[in-house]
Amino acid sequence: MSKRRLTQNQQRRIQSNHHKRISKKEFEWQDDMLGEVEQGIIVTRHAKHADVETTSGEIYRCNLRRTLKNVVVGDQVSWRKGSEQLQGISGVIEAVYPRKNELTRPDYYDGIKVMASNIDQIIIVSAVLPQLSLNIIDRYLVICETANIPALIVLNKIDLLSAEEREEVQKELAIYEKIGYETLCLSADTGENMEELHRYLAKGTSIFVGQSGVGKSSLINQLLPEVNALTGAVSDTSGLGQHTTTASRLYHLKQGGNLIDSPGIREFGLWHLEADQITNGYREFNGILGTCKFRDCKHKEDPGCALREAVEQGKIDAVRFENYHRLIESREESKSQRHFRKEDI
Ligand SMILES: Nc1nc2c(ncn2[C@@H]2O[C@H](COP(=O)(O)OP(=O)(O)OP(=O)(O)O)[C@@H](O)[C@H]2O)c(=O)[nH]1
Ligand SMILES: [Mg+2]
Ligand SMILES: [Zn+2]
Repeated sequence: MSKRRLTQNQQRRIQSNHHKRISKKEFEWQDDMLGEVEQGIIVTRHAKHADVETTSGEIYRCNLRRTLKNVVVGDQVSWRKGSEQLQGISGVIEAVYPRKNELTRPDYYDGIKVMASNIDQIIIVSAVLPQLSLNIIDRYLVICETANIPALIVLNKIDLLSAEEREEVQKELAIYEKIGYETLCLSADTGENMEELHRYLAKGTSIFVGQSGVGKSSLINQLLPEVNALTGAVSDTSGLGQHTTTASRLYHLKQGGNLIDSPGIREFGLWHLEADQITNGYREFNGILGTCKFRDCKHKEDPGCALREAVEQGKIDAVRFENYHRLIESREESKSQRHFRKEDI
């Protein structure tokens, strides 16, 4: 709509908002500039605004009402379209519907940060470049178990492996298969096993999570070539990804199902969880926990530790058990570091 079709009142308000923006750096929608309340889903959240997709598939960039604390990709929202696009913004998000679940991570400034909501499946993407890290997989699995969201473990870039190396990584993934997680080796480059990934994605909303550089956006491009998501090479010097994707984005797959690409997180900590939640995030401990000799067993050198006995008997994998202790320890360290930082502010 052109400015000529706005009422004089509206024009005045736009003008006055323009001045307010200069002083307050924020634009405010007045009620008579907004249409009916509509439903939508958040497909991308930016720092100050969010992209809402309507039920008919159009995407509008919107401001957020100041009362809305956090709005994330996957949220079902009510919003109102503006009578005109102003400064690239088309409307305002009024409210967020209650969430089915949340994917969270700790944040030094906000405590807990919600990364996405209403997720049916978390796809933990790992790769052989950067190096395969079972510790990072375990961190994500704890999150999946805590939020009670099914997980799929994907190992990307298997085109880089020789036959012997493939056998080696299969052995590592077998640790997870044995405790009931599904795993999938594939290559975004050659398309190997992509058909199988398609099958996992056909229902509900899935999200790709994982270190920077493992190939999450490259997999999106394999599945949806028209998207043309930005990808970035793993650094030769550090062997790490370069944090190419900066905001999560929800896509629709042709055969059904939604898929969210997310940015790799520098340090995926777990210090927002209680130590017990980490312990319960190890599903193979189930049924053994509570049978240690001492109630306050730390599952280290404690006499009569049932978990350690289970490791010795090969019922619990030793690598998983070692990672468990690393997660508990790094949680303690991060918590004390955070304490310092808060005091510094
Ligand atoms: N050889 C090989 N390289 C791949 C494969 N998949 C991705 N890559 C490369 O890995 C690099 C990183 O890929 P991205 O898709 O940007 O990784 P990402 O996980 O989205 O990274 P962030 O957005 O930083 O979190 C790029 O150079 C890709 O070309 C694969 O299957 N095989
Ligand atoms: Mg990416
Ligand atoms: Zn114990």
